[in-house]
Amino acid sequence: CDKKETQRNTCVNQDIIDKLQELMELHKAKPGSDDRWRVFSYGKCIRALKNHPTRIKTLAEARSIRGVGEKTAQKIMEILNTGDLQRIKYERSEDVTVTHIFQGIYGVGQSTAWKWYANGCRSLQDVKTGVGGVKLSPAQAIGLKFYDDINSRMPRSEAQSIFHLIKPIALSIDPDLFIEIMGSFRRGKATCGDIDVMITRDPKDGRTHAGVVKTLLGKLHDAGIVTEDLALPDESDELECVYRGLCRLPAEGSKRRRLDILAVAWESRGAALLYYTGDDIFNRAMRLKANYMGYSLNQRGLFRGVVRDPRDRRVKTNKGTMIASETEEEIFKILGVPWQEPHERVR
Ligand code: DCP
Ligand code: MG
Ligand code: MN
Repeated sequence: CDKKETQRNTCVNQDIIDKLQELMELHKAKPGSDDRWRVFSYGKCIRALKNHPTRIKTLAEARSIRGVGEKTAQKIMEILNTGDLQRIKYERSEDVTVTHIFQGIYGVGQSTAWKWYANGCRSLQDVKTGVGGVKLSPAQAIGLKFYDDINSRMPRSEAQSIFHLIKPIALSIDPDLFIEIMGSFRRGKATCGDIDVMITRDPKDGRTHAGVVKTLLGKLHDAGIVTEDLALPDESDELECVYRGLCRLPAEGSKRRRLDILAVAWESRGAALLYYTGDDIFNRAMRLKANYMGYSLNQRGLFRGVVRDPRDRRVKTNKGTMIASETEEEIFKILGVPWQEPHERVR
């Protein structure tokens, strides 16, 4: 569109843009990371269409636009041929809407949500009253009780305030701990969905952070900062563990906020910083790049020679050799990705 046309908010492909925009808004209202991925790619596609000077006529033409993938190209053709997009009706349908609401309960994924729907649940109230014999796990019950709190994002300042309470308590256990706030906070976002805390420690003096997470959680409960546990760390590996729970500012009327703690071995700190800073879409791109180059990337490090079972890709028949893990910089370098500051890591 030229400038004049943009002002009138119309261009030659405006009908296509409108439908894709409508679909994007429906995905925006949903919580999953797949939805975020779609919002991102529809956004890219819409921007590309706005800059496309001619009326699209064929699939090949749609496909040739940078930012338009095969599936979106097919949607464009559907809009051209029928004037409509069935996917919009589908996304608006009751089952899709209701199961997305259910997935806002902590610990409820797609399969549970659709099972509850099949059992006759149509609302959070139905779930609460056990319609269709639905039973909640302890974590899901907490997720339902604090549904609104958990599904609202906190201002960055609140995440900072809570972390400023947690950090000195952790350092009182061991002053040599490394403890940092990660996730969207480290990326500089104005709001945070939760508080992601990473813990590790240099074992050069022979001491480690083994047992620290457990001690810290006891103290945070005592201080009224951590209020509910959702998933306790696995006791089998105290150097590398994950905790999920709820916390709050110890003040009247403060909301429950999700707290994640990730403890990692010192040697993995760079890979863990990279993973835990995200965002998830950026991580996906980095993992994909690593895989193309024959490597494997996770929160522990960058590995060479990982062999996976072709029948189940999750099973590693060869664990491979770790080739980088101590700094984010070396991982970027080996993958041939120009350094990006945390706030730039959004794909
Ligand atoms: N992560 C990932 N893949 C996932 C989940 C998480 O790579 N499926 C990584 C990248 C995330 C980081 O862990 O940035 C923290 O996860 P969160 O779910 O807390 O996401 P964010 O902190 O990025 O966003 P939010 O503000 O919604 O918490
Ligand atoms: Mg987070
Ligand atoms: Mn998190």
